[in-house]
Amino acid sequence: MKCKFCDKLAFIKLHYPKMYLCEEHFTEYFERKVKRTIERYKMFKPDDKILVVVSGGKDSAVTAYVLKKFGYNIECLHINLGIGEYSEKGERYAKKQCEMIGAPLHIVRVRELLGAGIGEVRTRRPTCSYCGLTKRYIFNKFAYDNGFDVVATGHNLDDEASFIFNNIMNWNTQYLAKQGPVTPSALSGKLVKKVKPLYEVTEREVVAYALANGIEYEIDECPHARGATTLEWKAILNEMEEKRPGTKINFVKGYLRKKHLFEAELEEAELKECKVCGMPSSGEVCSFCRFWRLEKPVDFKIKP
Ligand code: Q46
Ligand code: ZN
Ligand code: ZN
Repeated sequence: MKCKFCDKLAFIKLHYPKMYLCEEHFTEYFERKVKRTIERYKMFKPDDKILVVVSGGKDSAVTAYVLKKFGYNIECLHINLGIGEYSEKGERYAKKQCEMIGAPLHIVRVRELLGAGIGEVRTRRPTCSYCGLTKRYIFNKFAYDNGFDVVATGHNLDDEASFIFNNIMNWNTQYLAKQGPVTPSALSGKLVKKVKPLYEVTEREVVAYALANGIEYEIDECPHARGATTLEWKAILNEMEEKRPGTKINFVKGYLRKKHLFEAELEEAELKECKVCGMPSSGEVCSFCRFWRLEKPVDFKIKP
């Protein structure tokens, strides 16, 4: 099959909209779509200082690559979770990816910072739950400590669709009220604005873009992810997408239109300042400082 726009051989068949594209025209198509997402949701101002959280995986690598290509002022943060070889590989890929695009990379290693890696703490809390809490705290505080205007993460359309699907199936209306492509800055900037530039591109498109542009990334799954329900939701959505192309994007856009219905359910807990770190918290001590039993705040200020 030939590309829709030129004589070259097709590199990918897109299902929605249905068309065959060569590498070059696919790259153009993908970038146009991301640019449109950034503009539609007003993700950045031209001179924003952007922190991209890079895991070593494809989504964040593509996010950093595209933002850099668009000329944004980005720096990257890699959080090494201390999950054995998986994390070591992730760090190596993150370094490679940032070298490739010429973006500064900062690294925070959970084991060095907190005394144990993810999966090594004796707790009843599920690993992914305190991992998520730890990552979110670190990238937010890192951004806050260093004056970044916005944090960009690599979440793609499949991640969003499966998150919404999962939370509808469980009627987690609190989560449904808060999800979206942009989380505005709050509490005098202590919660830094978060954005997802890949919000409208599918995982398959991200993989194809990485391939077309020579972006290398870690393919191994985190050992704790096995059997995660997210993967099951994704599989169901992929099956639906096969049968009815456009299912995922229509589902997510429909959700955004109806999201206000869930907002009534939002119980805004009054936030105070954590007694240990001073960051926003619903209790006396924030969940990060409580979980890691901290007595003094972690400081991420980059030394000049
Ligand atoms: S949350 Fe869970 Fe992931 Fe953390 S422990 Fe691994 S699978 S890395 S996105
Ligand atoms: Zn072409
Ligand atoms: Zn705290």
